[in-house]
Amino acid sequence: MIIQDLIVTPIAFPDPPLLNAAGVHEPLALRSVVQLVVAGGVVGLGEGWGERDVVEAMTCARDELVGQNVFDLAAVEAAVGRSISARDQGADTRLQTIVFAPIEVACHDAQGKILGVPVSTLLGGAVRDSVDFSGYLFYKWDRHLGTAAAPDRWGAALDPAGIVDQARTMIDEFGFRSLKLKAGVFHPDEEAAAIEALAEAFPGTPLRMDPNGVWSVETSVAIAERLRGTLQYLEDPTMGMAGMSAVAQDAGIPLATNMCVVGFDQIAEAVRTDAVQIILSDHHFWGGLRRTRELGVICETFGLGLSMHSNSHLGISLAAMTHVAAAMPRIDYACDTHYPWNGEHDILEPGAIEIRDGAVRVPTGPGLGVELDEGRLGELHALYTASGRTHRDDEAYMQAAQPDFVDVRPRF
Ligand code: GKR
Ligand code: MG
Repeated sequence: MIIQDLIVTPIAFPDPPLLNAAGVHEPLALRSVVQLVVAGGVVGLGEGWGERDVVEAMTCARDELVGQNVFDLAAVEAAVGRSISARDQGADTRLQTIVFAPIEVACHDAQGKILGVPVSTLLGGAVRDSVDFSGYLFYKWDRHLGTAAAPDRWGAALDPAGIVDQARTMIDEFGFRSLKLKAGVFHPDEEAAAIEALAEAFPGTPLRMDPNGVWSVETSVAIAERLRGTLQYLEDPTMGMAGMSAVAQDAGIPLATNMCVVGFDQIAEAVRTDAVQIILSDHHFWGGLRRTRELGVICETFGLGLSMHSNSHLGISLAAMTHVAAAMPRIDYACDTHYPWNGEHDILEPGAIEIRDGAVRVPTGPGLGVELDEGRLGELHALYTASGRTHRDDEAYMQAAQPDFVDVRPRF
């Protein structure tokens, strides 16, 4: 039960040119894979952010972690905290949360493997045997800049018809029963028209949109009025608690967030000002699976809705998201996932985790129930090293195509 080693492997994998308020996804997305080696040979897996500061802080946590009991999550968290403050006294507490999260997942995976039970059981038990995910639609170019190659398999999506076509592909391939549009790219009226086109093409399918805080309060209210009755919820229309609260008063549809409330210290104000009605959890950001489960209880206490946010990720994250969502007594909406965009580059042995009929079956094997393909991990690590990339910069990549682009918010 004693941790003997922590191996952190940064990786890069191909990512399509997906547009968002910050710019556009670069050709490679970065992640990190954590392997926590426990006495007796059990290895717990975790997946986290791939930015260099996170990878370095994770790697440095090794010495404090070795010797800790993998079941003692409080001691593991304290060890991560010590190693981070030893490097930088004034380190942001969010960095500690982000570094701890994949290590905490790896602890759960190892615990499950030792005890022979799934992670969902360790989190209190699965209350559902599959978890619904939504089809995550993006405006996109048909290929990356500077590539002479043919368009990628998704093609371009730059108008309502392109978004409807992309939704059709997503639904055909993965069976999604709800859809989310990443907005904040074009004029809000054009994006509202895309939602209306989706409503017409897929009647009865729950729809959400997320402009990542790029609209003013006035624009947000106007779009909410236009799409009242069409949207299930509106995600982060504007920046900041005060702005969200002002929009919420007049929107007439629930507001969701993964930007305005990103930590436990912000929940009280969000409730007091009624700024958001739905919190999108993310175990990578909220400090792991146990904390995410606790967030579920807080949401229930205050009558807040709960669902899940995602970023570009692979299958260890999808497995962890599925286990924790399965263990939430109440999860009100289909969770987000980027997996359709990146899953073909996964580092897992195939078969254990997949999206079918818009849902992922909760793995029933020990731990996360997934196995690492070491060869693939090595290939994606080599890609990371060769790329020289250290962080995500959607804005700079967009500026290569559109030099006057600046990520200012509000923009519309
Ligand atoms: O992948 O471009 C993206 C998204 O915009 C992502 O970075 C966001 O974190 O999906 C996210 C969201 O819901 O805000
Ligand atoms: Mg969002």
